[in-house]
Amino acid sequence: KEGEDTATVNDTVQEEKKFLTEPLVTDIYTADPSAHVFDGKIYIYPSHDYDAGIAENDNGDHFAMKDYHIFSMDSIGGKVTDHGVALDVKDIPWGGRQLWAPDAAYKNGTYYLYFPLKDKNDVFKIGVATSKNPAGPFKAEKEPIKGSFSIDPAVFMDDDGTTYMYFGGIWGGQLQQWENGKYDANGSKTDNEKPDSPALNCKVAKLGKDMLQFDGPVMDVVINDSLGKPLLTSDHDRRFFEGSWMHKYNGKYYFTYSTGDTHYLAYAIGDKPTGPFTYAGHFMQPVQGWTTHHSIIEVDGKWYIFYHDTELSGKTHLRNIKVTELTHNPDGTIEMINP
Ligand code: FUB
Repeated sequence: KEGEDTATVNDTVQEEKKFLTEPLVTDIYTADPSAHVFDGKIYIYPSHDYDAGIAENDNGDHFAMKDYHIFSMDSIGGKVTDHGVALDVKDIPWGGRQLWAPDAAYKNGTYYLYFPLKDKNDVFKIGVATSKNPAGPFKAEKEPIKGSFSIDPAVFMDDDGTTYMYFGGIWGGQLQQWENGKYDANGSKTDNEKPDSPALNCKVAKLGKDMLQFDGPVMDVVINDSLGKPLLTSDHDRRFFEGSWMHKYNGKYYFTYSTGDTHYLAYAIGDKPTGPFTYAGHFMQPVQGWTTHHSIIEVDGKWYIFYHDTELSGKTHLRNIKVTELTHNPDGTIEMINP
């Protein structure tokens, strides 16, 4: 603007750019950030990584997390506040081990924290805990959500208030062990092991009015290619692996997810929250570290992606969360992010 001090404007732009490439939290390890704007503030619900001294394996045993911290910021680029331990595995009555990627939602004065955790039989289920405060502390329900399984809950509230939970992850996330609707302890440790068949799908279920249970069946999140054919198991560059998210942009539903062993973030677009979705491409190149997991939110008319890498530790299970801008192109595609 006329008369504005150019030096100050440039400094602000530089500061924001710097912020957008740096870890948000540096004193503990954090990963899998699910971000939300609640009551005008940005809240981040990440996993809390630590080193349990467990050797790396394909089952993900080295991701041995046992509590959650919640963070908040007044604005993107603002001070990040750590609100301390919001939920500890010792306070979850049905809990065994491994508190993985959580998400949160708000309805009628209550905040809900959704989390994957292995039960006492070492089977991943999804639990829920409640609080009157977005930063917790949260109190867990006595049992996991009935009919839930696998990992990575992502909760999306549509404009009409209908709320959906997307969930699932293959390999250590155990989705493939539920292929026939029941947990198979001796099932595949990776995927459905049928390279030329449709890939395993992420799952979606409506949440009931109480936000504590599913209301209706668990459905498949079908991703088709541009010819309307489902993506195949062998299509590792494009098929769903884990870490889903849903956002709505210009009336379309954007289902975003990690391709896991090929380390991309990919997206598929649909006309309904339950799909089917048409594969649209990658939108983030692999980060440093094996896992990739994200969330997408709108803040003051701009879109941001929260994600993680391993800049601080160089170790795949000791991650740090970051945020950067995300751009929707005029044709509805998402601009590629190269972290
Ligand atoms: O943090 C543990 C697991 O790693 C998450 O559940 C996955 O999405 C991956 O980020």
